[in-house]
Amino acid sequence: MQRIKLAIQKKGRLSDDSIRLIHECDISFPNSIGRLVTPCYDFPMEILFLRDDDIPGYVEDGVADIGIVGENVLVESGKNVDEVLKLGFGKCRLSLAVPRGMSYQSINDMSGKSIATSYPKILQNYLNQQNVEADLHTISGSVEIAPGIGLADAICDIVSTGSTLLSNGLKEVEQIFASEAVLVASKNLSAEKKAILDKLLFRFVAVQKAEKNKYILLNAPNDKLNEVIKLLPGINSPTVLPLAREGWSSVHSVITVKDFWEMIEKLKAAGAEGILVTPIEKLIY
Ligand code: PRT
Ligand code: ZN
Repeated sequence: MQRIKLAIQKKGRLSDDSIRLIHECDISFPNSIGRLVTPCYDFPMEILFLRDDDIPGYVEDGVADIGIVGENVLVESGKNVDEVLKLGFGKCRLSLAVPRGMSYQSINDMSGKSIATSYPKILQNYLNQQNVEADLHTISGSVEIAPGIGLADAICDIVSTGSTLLSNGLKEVEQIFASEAVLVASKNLSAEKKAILDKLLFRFVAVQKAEKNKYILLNAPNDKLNEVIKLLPGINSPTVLPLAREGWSSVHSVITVKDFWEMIEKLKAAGAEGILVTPIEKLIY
């Protein structure tokens, strides 16, 4: 039987979340420290551990069949692969930043200025759209120090919390690109590998849905049941079971994490008691 080859980042910001996602799909593999490739025990897959920058190219060439990589790296690489699924982790933005003391009204202020970046393609594309001509300096690391050492007037770099910009005396003035980790696939997968990818996707999606939802159990007096049930959207209609306590019922449902606290407040106000909320491991619908 064929094995699908999945490339993930060897060591960096996407490594832990990529491995966690694979484990949550009940796929295990031997301790991978120092390895380049490892087979999985209970799924027809091999994992390749690579530098993130190399992943789009390896997937395009078919050295790996699929990969997990940041959209920033994927788009900058210009490689021809399919983006299959957004994974919801590794979220960040590519932003333009200038020295705090510099006045900035709009992107037009960058006209004729020099900008240091590791993302010349994405930045150039953005500047073209805005009809702004600037002088790009491509550097591969420590972009944030460029204005301080007189290498550039501004920078375009990945921002997450903003603390790196702050500690380098810079302010974020434009968001150019929003990024998260994505699953990419080669355009030339065999039918057998496509079938394995579909199985893997099914599991990824079940894990993602589970993370976005919680299972809720509560008790309510029967005369308040209708009001309580109306508040619960659930994916199906909620399960209602009679309690040993006369005139009371237990209600079970699935609610989204997003509006969780508001929902709990409303349920309590509607007469719910003994509210129990638990995480969901997998959710398939
Ligand atoms: O060795 P390898 O080449 O594999 O790793 P790398 O050093 O190139 O990448 P790594 O591990 O730093 O990041 C991998 C991916 O994580 C990136 O391509 C992004 O998709 C995503 N990501 C999410 C980030 C950040 N958040 C992030 N904050 N990548 C980089 N940063 C850096 C940024 O470059 C800047 O130096 O963190 C700093 C800013 O962070 P804040 O929190 O101070 O704003
Ligand atoms: Zn890298």
